[in-house]
Amino acid sequence: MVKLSGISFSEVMVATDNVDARAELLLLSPSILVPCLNHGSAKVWDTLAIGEYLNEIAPKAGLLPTNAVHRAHCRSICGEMHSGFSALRASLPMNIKAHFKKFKVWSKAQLDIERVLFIWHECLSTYKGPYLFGKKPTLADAMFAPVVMRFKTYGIALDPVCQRYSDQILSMPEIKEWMAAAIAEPDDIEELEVEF
Ligand SMILES: N[C@@H](CCC(=O)N[C@@H](CS)C(=O)NCC(=O)O)C(=O)O
Repeated sequence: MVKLSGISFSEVMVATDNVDARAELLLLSPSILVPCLNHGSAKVWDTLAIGEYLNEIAPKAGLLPTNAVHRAHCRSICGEMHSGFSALRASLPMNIKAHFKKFKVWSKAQLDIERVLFIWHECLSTYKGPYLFGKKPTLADAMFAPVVMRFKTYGIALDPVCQRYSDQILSMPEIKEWMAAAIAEPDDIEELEVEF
């Protein structure tokens, strides 16, 4: 989101799995969770709040659609991503480094996957792509980018329309940088290798 906004920023990476690091993280983020954006005197520690803040300080970046109806649609799917899809999150954890062949998808996660694909279809046919709300990426593409990566990791079969969207996201320079940084991370997280 911050990359799409065009504002310059630096990233601080903190491990969340030991006591000292958690103390350090508390100084940066009140929720002891990431992400947290510190910008001037603003501290913003929730992904949706970060997106809305960025849209306010960089209104020309087009992070939300200009049309109010389209903007409401965009906020709705961002919100649905933010607070929903619990089965997908739990059983297909984000793990850019891994690739699981023949991964068995649990039926509740399958329902989440189908809902995501429906959302993509609806947006791509309404706004004509290549991004969810048309020619330029918005907050919605940033919110769904981790799902694109999860589908890639777990080998989820996509129809041609969703495959084209997935390829579009994976070809973005911002996403390539994100994936390269993840691959360069030294530590594997053992829990993520467990198959549910
Ligand atoms: N609603 C929050 C959720 C933040 C959240 O759960 N962050 C995870 C990473 S995506 C985290 O910091 N996990 C570390 C931990 O639980 O210790 C947001 O979207 O910003």
